[in-house]
Amino acid sequence: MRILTSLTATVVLVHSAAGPVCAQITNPLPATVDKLGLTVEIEDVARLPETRNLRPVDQDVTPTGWARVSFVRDLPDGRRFANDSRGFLYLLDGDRPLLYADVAAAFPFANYNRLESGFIGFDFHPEFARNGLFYTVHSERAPGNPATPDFVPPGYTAADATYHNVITEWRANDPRASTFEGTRRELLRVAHVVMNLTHPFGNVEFNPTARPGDPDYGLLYTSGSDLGFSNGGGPNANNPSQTQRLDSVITAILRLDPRSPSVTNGTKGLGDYTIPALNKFAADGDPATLGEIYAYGFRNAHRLSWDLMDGTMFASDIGMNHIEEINIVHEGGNYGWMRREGYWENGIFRPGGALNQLFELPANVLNGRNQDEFTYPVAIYDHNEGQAVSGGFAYYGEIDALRGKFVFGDVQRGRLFAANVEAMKAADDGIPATVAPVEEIQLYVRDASGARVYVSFRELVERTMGASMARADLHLSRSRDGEIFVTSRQDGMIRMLVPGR
Ligand SMILES: [Ca+2]
Repeated sequence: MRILTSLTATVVLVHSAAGPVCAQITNPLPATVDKLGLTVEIEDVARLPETRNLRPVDQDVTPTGWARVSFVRDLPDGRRFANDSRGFLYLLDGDRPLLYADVAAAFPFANYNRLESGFIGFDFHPEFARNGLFYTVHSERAPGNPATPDFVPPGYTAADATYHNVITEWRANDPRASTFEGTRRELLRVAHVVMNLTHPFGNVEFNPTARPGDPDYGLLYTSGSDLGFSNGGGPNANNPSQTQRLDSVITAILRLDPRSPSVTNGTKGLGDYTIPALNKFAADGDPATLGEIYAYGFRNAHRLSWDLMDGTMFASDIGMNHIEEINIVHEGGNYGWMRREGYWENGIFRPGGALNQLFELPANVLNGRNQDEFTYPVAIYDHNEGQAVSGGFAYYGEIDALRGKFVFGDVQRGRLFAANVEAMKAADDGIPATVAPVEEIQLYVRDASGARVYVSFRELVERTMGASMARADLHLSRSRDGEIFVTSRQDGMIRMLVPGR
């Protein structure tokens, strides 16, 4: 015992002599996320049709899930749409879902065996009412697939592909019709080379604050993810050399002009779309940087949103073993992955280091006196509190208690969180250690007599399904009036946060 103590002391001394020690961290945020009095009512809106047993059990990530709703979208004309990731786009007639487009039938190579797989996301062009355009992102298996990817991660070939990730433009012949009839055009097809379909492109978004004539108007943003080069499995995963580079779409949020260069006469991107000339990495005069990159360094920034008051752009980035992040996105920003997770150093770049390790940043970096090349999150929580951050929205709707708050949650546990939007913007200060405090929202429903019944979202899902759930599979969407939809990929229900009576 005496010898061990002596050895430990020697090791510490050697490190001290070599410079400041940045210790490994196992519990990065000891404080818990607590309920501080925010209580909000939640109501059922509609339930998507049951699609259980549509596919063999081994080809469905959650065979027991009623329907796998991921996004709800409102058109300016009041029509409301929602997707089932098993391959269906619905038009909601009140609480009655009508099949708008059979996306599964359009893509026979699609796979449905992962959390983000199948028909993952969609968005409408801001001029859908006139041009009938909307965009989808989905996944396909690569073996036997006749299509050729537009992008393969550096150092690999199409023969290494395990999955394809595809963004498609759909054009409705009649935008007013309640069933899709029209044509499609493939915009971008990206190859995955890790074993599992992990962290694919999962979202397409138009900036809802851009108006006709604005530079951002009609430009399509994608989610930004590491395509599984962290924990996607197989020999090609755990690969930091695929990150922190601008010659690759890996970890990058892209911004595209979805129009074909054959129409715009502009610069062709990796796929059949135009690179916006205003993009920073298009205008940098460097042919080695991809012009479609808007910002990079994300592990799985699977949801984007914009503050409807001032256009601030947010990204929810799911962390590795420790930290979940809300980021304010600035064009050209490097958000750190795999070098950073939250405001810690990830261990993977250290000799013998690993992705599940965090180390303290030097104090003069943490406090912003010596700024490094990374942009840090404005709100965070750790894996004692949840496992995967959901999308979120700066809220200015009818619920008094939530106005001025950024509403988000944890996908897996189904907890709902809030942080003050102004505190988040104040934390966007170049100082890694400043972040906005996060609190939990207490939900309630009304019983038959109108009395409040406090519930968790997960309890609501379990009641609907009549079974306990390993995951809540929570996602958030925003209505055209700025209200919040809360959905689950387990029970297929679309719910809404509503003003209390
Ligand atoms: Ca900060």
